[in-house]
Amino acid sequence: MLKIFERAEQHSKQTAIVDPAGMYSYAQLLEDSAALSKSLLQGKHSLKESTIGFMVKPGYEYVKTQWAIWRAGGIAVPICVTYPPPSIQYVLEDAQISTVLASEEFIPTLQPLGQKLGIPVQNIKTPLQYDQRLPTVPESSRAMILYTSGTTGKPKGVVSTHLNIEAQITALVEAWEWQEDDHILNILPLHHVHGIINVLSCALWSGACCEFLPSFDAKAVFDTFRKGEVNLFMAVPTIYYKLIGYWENLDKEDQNVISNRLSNFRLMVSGSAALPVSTLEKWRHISGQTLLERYGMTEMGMAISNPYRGERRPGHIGQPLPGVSVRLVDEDKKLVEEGTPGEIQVKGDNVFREYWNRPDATQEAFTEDGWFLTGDIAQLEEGYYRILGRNSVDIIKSGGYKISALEIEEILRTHPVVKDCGVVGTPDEEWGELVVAGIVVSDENFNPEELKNWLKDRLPGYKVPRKYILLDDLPRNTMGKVTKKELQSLFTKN
Ligand code: MCA
Ligand code: AMP
Repeated sequence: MLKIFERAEQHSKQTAIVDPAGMYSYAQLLEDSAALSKSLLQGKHSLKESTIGFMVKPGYEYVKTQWAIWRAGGIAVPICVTYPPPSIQYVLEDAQISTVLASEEFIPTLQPLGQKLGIPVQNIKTPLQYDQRLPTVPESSRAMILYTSGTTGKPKGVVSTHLNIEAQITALVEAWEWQEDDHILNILPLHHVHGIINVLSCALWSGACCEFLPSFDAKAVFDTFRKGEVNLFMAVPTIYYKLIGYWENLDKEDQNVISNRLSNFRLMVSGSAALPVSTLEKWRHISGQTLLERYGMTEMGMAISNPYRGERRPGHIGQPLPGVSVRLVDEDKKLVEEGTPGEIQVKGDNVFREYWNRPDATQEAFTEDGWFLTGDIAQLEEGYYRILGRNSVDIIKSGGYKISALEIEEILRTHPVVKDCGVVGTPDEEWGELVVAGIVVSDENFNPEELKNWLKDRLPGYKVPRKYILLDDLPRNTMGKVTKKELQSLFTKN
């Protein structure tokens, strides 16, 4: 049996999950996920690493479904619950999904796609009854595919094995001293590592309780904190920014009640994007907590973290986590010294196995001796790593989401009026970076605002550019390539 399930058996009576529908023990989670697992297997011995898509809102039903897929020997492929149909179709096709599991509310969206692609869609509410044993799933088998944007346009599927996931979990459990009486609030999307590994899986590994809200809402977060049960919280900088804004508008009495509650937390973590020092300081003023900033990536879980005990240095990401090797390398492939920028390269059991069906991309992502190339530039300063940026301007981080400028450009160019376009990220206090687009159009009277709605049917909301400028032509260099730097400065001037 995989370790996470063995450990769950040891905590069977404790509460694993709390969501708006109720409270669920580890025993119930084990029982319900086994039933759904058998319904997936339908008498087969094992799913043998077939890819199972699932579209379920964050909460008990999501966890039950993820565990059911793992226990049947399948690869779990979570589908973002706010994806428009073209993005869902992309995942279904690219991951070669063999069955999609879904809660009732997503069946109408998935049914027509399933019919078109010949993929069966199963409602998780009505599992088929099968009396059979569950397979022994090897730790070396593939467990999960998460989609991540790269510089090559379309998102790639990052394949992690059970062993990779266990390494990612245990590094954090050890470093952040997870305990079975911890109670964490999870308000993150569950198609990314941050919500799935750092929050959900670490909690369940530790016998702790993971409470869900279906999505982020500042009032609901503070209302939950007021109850006094939650003692751990992890989020992206944009969420802390939004919480600060909400708290500042409360009256003094409410502010005091919330600040009191926050001051009792064991730990609060920020990551997925650079935490502005101003946000760290404002949050410290509100909560008395110094946010612990850490650094990670879909391909490797977390790699570098500020210490749980010891100095949490603002503007820095800390030191390598247990079991993770890190080095900084310059463009000449030489190791750099302290104070000199280099690319972060990582090795360890935490590092993913491959990009799904993309052997070339997988090979390009590693050095010959197996170091993973993150594309992030950092330097070491008095024992702490500090991120300086990324080596590609086409990767944007907004609201904690990694977004490919090229993917958006490709779609924008299919609009009948758009002759050409360039997408960039511009610095923004709330979002980290804001996605913006310069467009060249064939109809002068065209209103770029119309593009937003057109794009929303094709891309998730967080990828839709917020601002547009109309240009006669895009700024280019002598090679004819769009200069993203100039495009960025056009937006800063406007
Ligand atoms: C949403 N909106 C945005 C963005 N996202 N606008 C600009 N930039 C964005 N990135 C817009 C929507 O289109 C909508 O606009 C309005 O904001 C409200 O949308 P909604 O989705 O409701 O936004 P929200 O609820 O305010 O969400 C903000 C959020 C969310 C909670 C910060 O973006 C979020 O959950 N981010 C976390 C992402 C995450 O977990 N990343 C981890 C991956 P309109 O009203 O016009 O329609 S990175 C990772 O896993 C690695 C391993 C790591 O290191 O952690
Ligand atoms: P993703 O591909 O969505 O997993 O995003 C991973 C990327 O997020 C990394 O390659 C970094 O560029 C960025 N990132 C994660 N944590 C931090 C952090 N603490 N500071 C700066 N960037 C971060």
